[in-house]
Amino acid sequence: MTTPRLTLAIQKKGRLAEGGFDLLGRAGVKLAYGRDDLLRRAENLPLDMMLIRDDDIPGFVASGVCGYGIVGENVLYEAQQKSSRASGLHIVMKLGFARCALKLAAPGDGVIQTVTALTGKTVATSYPGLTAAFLKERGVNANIVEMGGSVEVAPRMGVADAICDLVSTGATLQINGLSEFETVLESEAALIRGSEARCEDTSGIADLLVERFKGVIASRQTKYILLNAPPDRLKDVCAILPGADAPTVAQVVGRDDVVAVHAVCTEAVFWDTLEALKTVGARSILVMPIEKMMT
Ligand code: PRT
Ligand code: ZN
Repeated sequence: MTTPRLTLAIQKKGRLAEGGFDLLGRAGVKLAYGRDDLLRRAENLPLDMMLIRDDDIPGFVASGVCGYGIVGENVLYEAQQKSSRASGLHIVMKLGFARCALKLAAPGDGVIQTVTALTGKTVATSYPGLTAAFLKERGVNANIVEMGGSVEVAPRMGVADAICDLVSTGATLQINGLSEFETVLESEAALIRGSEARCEDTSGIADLLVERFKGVIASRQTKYILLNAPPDRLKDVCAILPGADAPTVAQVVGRDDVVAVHAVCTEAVFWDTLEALKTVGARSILVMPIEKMMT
C-alpha cells in the first residue's frame, strides 16, 4: 500500500514563498529536483508542494485540490469574506513570518484622519471584502474601489480619498505622502487546512510537520547564552536573562571570583540585554543560536 501524500499549496514566488521554503528547509524537508513549474516533490517525506499565486491558495485548499496551504491571514480572511466555500478553512498554526497589517491611510495634510471621516468618501483597496466588513462594523458608509495593485497612488491620481492597504515598514505610505490612522487587520503567514475529513489520511505527516514547524519557530527567537559572573551578582544576572527558565551555574576551574552561567533564553536577546548584564558584573558573554529544538 502506498503512503498517502500531503499536498501543500505554497506561493510560487514572493514573500510567502521565501519564508515558506525557508521554514520547510529548516523543518528538514528536502525538495527533489524537478522541472515541473507547478508541483515540487519532497524526496524524504510524503509531501508534495503545489506552487501557485497566493491569492489562489484558499480556493485550492477549500476545493480539496490541496489538503493544506501556507498563506497570509489577509488573503485567507479576504477569501472568507468573498466566498462561502472558504468558510470551512482553518488556521492550523501561525508561522511568524510575512508579518504586516492592513491599514487605512489618507493624505497626511488632508481632513481624513479618522474612520468616521470616511463617511461618503472613496476608499481604494485590494481587500474590498475586509474593508467593507470593517467599515460596516463601524457604521461608516463609504464607497470602495477595488484595485489590483499600486493602491498607494490612488489618492494622488484622484481615484480615491483614502486607501486600505498592507503596510509593513510604512515606507511606501510615507513616500506617497499618506499617513495611517486605523488598523483593520494584523496579519502573518499561516498554515491552513480544509475540512478535517479530507485531511484524515495525511494527518500523520501533517502532525509531524506541525511539530517541526513549532520547533523551528521556537528556536528562531531562542538563544543559548554563556557568561561568567561574580557569585554575589548571580541573582541580578539571572533576573536580566530574558525568558531563561532555569540557568545552569557551574564552577570555573582555578577561579573563585566568578562562576559560569549557561541559559536558554526564550525571548529576544538584544544589545541592551548584554549591556545590562555587563553593568551587573557579567563578562565573556556569548550568545549563540539554537539550531533545533524539541520540547
Ligand atoms: O499574487 P502573487 O503570489 O504573485 O504575489 P503577491 O504580489 O500577492 O505577493 P507578495 O509576496 O507581495 O505578498 C504576499 C503576502 O506577503 C501578502 O499577502 C502578505 O500576507 C505578506 N506581506 C507582508 C506583504 C507585505 N508584508 C508588504 N509589505 N505583502 C505586501 N506588502 C506590500 C505593501 O502593500 C506595500 O505596497 O509591500 C509594499 C511595501 O510595504 P512597506 O510598508 O514596507 O513600504
Ligand atoms: Zn497575491
